[in-house]
Amino acid sequence: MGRNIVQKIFSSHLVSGKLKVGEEIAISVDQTLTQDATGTMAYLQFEAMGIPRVKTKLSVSYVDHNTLQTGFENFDDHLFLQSFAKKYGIYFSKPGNGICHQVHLERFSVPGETLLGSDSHTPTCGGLGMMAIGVGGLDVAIAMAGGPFYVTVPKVVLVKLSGALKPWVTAKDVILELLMRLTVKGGVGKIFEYGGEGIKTLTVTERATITNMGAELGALTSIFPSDAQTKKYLKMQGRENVWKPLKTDPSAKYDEVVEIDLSTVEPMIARPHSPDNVCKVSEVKGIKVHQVCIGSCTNSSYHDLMVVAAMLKGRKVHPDVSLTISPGSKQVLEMVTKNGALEDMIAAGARIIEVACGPCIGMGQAPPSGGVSVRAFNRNFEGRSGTADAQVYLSSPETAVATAIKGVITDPREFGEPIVIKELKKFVIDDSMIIPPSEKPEDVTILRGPNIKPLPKKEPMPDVLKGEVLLKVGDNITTDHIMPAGTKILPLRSNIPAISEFVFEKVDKEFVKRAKEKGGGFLIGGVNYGQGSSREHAALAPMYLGVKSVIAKSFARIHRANLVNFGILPLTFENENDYNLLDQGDTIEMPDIRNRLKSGGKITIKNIAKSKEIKVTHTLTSREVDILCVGGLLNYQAKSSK
Ligand code: MIC
Ligand code: SF4
Repeated sequence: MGRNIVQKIFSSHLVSGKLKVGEEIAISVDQTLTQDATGTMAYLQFEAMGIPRVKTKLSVSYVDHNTLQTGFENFDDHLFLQSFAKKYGIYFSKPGNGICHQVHLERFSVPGETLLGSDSHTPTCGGLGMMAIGVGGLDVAIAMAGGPFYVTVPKVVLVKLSGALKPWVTAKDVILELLMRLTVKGGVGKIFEYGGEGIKTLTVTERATITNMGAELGALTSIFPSDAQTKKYLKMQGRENVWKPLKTDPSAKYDEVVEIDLSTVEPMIARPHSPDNVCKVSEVKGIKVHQVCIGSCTNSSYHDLMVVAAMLKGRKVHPDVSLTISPGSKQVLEMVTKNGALEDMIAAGARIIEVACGPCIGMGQAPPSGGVSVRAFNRNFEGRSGTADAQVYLSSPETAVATAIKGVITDPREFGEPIVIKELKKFVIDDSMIIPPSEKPEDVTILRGPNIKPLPKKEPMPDVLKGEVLLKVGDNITTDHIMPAGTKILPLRSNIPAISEFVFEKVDKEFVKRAKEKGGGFLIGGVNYGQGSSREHAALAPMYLGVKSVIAKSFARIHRANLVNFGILPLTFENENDYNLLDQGDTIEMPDIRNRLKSGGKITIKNIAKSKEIKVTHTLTSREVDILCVGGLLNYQAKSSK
């Protein structure tokens, strides 16, 4: 029987298990990437494993998130990461070289290989035919130590594209259309494989915009074939030697098919406060805007910035709008500088900011109170911008720039003749900001600033879990709710005791105090609990505060894995309505929990306060049960390597 691309890559990397939907398999990992906000933890975890050199084909450590240095913490972390990379065989991409996903696509991606990254937008490299998966830092640490990656075989959805995009309609509009149709939980347990005649018209950077934001669908990843477009891109990067074709077999089967006729897609926009709250730009046009931001790992490629510059050329940013542009990589910035496009942006009144994640993760450029910000980014969760009551919209760069010029949300089609960017033969290639590892690791000393604190430890799971419900939340709670980012909190990513002071800060200011007073307890969640970022701090910090279990209607994949990795038990309601039987302050008990988990027996929660019993269930594999029982993946690794 013919195989699709996903099956081909999984088969060629299969370490154990059966390639059957719903079964757990282990796959080998060719490459890893980390960024600074998740990297310090990943490397501390790797260090704890006592392995002298990474065992992957390639591992890269990027600095792109915590680049605003308002105190010593971030620079200290950068130095730790650089010295660590040097010693352990990892390439180090310096701050200023670019956003991890953009640079990885440009300089390291290889069709048909597997990539594990401690960032949820790792699937960006799926645009080039890589099996690129976002995970928590500990999973990356294990891959660097030579361990496989365990994953439940997902369903494969064929996204069949036909036709071609109309002028002013972009790849961003395609993924927004998909988000509108399928929602932020539409991709859970699935991989989106793109195919159909329409893909031929999409360049690798356009494809990467789509696979990048596939993360917002909750998908394991998204992937395009490796074809003539892929070869062309790699050639422009001077890396055509790594190209190989990768396509689905004609008789390949898919679990689902979604069809999109590209010629019917219109400019789309996601309204506050969710990437799936999508409508046509024309439906919200005219809304007054205070800020427009271009950049992020979704829309900061050379092509994106060239379009932005061409639209701004000879025009001015509206007097009431602040327009920021953050190029995705040094390569992009260097090229738009050399060809004069940067001048057009500056002349129009754009604020050019650092090559980094920047405003996307709330590292500066917070909108004004109640302000409206249109961003060519991928996430608009409430408060993520740094301003609690800001109204953030997500659009293509074209829509964003049209809006910046007019001062109100504007359909870019009003700008008349479409912009055509001259095709490049070659990108400017200069890898001098990517530092190779040392040949003499024994001579390298790891630099560890005072903010870098050792990893907290967790005890094995007791026989009975008992305590209070510390907090009950609703549906689609993001990791930005659980463990916020931004300029104040991000510098504490290497210091779990300090960062845990901010858990649920924006949801309930009393949460931490309560958790401490009660000696830990339980969390109750709705649907898709923990969506968004891969930050394992959203599990590590609650663990540090004594959270024993999260009982939710359903979980987002990466967060669920992070909970298991740090010994917090993720349980789901057998009957979703039982969510109503638990309230904050209730004392609950899970008797004989270890045995129940191990024997696969029914798990009942006793709500002592309400004298009620609630049936819960889980999707844990026996390996995950063992991990939970010993108190997390680090303990489990240490045990199994004895
Ligand atoms: C994000 O977009 O939320 C981040 C910041 O890139 C995160 C990683 C992090 O929290 O460090 C992600 O997407 O995984
Ligand atoms: Fe950085 Fe934003 Fe991309 Fe996350 S989504 S990696 S913060 S640019």
